[in-house]
Amino acid sequence: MFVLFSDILPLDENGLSATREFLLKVVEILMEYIKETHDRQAKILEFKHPADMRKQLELDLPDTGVTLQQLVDDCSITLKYQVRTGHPRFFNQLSCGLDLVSMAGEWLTATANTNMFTYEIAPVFILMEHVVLQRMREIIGFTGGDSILAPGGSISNLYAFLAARHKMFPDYKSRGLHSIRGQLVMYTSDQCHYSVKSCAAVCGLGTDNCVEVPSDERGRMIPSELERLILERKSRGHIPFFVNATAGTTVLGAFDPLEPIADICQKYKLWMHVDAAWGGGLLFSRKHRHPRLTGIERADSVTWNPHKLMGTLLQCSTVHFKEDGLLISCNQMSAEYLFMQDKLYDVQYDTGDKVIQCGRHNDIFKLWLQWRAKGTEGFEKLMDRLMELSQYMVRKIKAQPDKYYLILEPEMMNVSFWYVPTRMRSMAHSREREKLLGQITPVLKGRMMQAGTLMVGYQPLDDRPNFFRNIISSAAVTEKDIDFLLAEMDRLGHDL
Ligand code: HLD
Repeated sequence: MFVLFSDILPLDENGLSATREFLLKVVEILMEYIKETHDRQAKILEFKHPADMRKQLELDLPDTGVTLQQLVDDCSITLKYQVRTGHPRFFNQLSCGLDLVSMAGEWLTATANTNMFTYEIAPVFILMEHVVLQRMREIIGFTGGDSILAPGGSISNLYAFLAARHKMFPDYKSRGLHSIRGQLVMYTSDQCHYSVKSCAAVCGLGTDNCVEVPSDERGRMIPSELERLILERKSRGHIPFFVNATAGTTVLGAFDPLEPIADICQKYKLWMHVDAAWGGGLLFSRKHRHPRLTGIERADSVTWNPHKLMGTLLQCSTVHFKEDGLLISCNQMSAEYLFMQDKLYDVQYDTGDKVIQCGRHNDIFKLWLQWRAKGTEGFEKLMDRLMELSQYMVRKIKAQPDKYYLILEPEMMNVSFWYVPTRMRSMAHSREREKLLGQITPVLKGRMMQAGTLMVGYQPLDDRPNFFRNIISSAAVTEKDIDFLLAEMDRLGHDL
């Protein structure tokens, strides 16, 4: 069968049945991948080093196009070597899992293939954005306000930074750097996501003016240190203007104390941003929202990524503002070819001029569809279940203190620990033993990837050498997967 791309729509106007045949074959491959993703006997990945991987794949771009059957085979081999991030034993990232309703939404999104900058070409999706983002602001505790979906949490944080600077220094937009007389300074904890520091680098402050506030032994910002560092910079004539509080830090899952931070921001008239990219999902849970996120409604802006705890497909990241009108005022460039003011409809529905990008991907439909399926209660149940599983893992770790060393009691779904191989079990815990545990951690991770049976992330943090950070944010995980995880680590690592 030598059917080519020119034998299907749109080049062959009579190609509907060939088109259907081709697409159904692709869907079959996707179904096979979905089946394997949920099969606990199947591997998470087939690891190969880059040079070997390259040999398995026919990546070259041909001068003469290949057949549709070859494309189907290309799709198949692509997924063969893809890491199954929805596998119940994939604990490696903040975004794990494969929510099939959200995935169906992503399929529809791809088919609709539209840009989100104007109502003109995305009417239904734009209205969905309004409804979903307003609901998210209500859950945060904002009345009114404005929001936008951005390409990732880092860019969401950047939008917050830009709005804050615009609010305080509206001349910056037209007059640039020289309109601000003095050194702007921003604050964030030493546990924050690196994107906060990146705002200082890309927005002209310089990273030296992103002040890292020390955190306590559980990774939470120390408010008295924040105040001290604000006063210290003020005494040098600098202009503190922005504080980022993190709700769910990347490694430890710590929550900065929002109420005391809000008090300080109020006292010194600073913009308060909450980076809840990771922890935001817990806003759904009446059981776990407080005290972790108490006070979030006092923030000026909040980043919240549905693609993490809520399991929405990648990527889906939102940023919310208490004050309406800031996004448009800050970012509007009034491109005349796109945002004409004399259109047929109410041009307030053209969201494109609220953002610094032009093209914007449709990240709303998969979230809207998922929310319709689960209901708000479904998200609450999911949060409570993920917390329950994390606590289960903590109990299991504590029950086997010879094999696993829990680093701290987690506030959310990050479980941080060292695996202890047999030869180190009789050693008393000390800095020396931590150093040795830190050395075997990447070796064990390597063994996991070679075996293909388990993936758990690791990193050093501050003066702690490498340790495992296990994330439970997939609805596919059950207690038996956590039992497996611990047993598998021991099977793979006892002799290290
Ligand atoms: O910045 C991060 C974003 C994600 C994610 O969206 O899954 C960091 C991590 O995950 C991570 O797993 O450390």
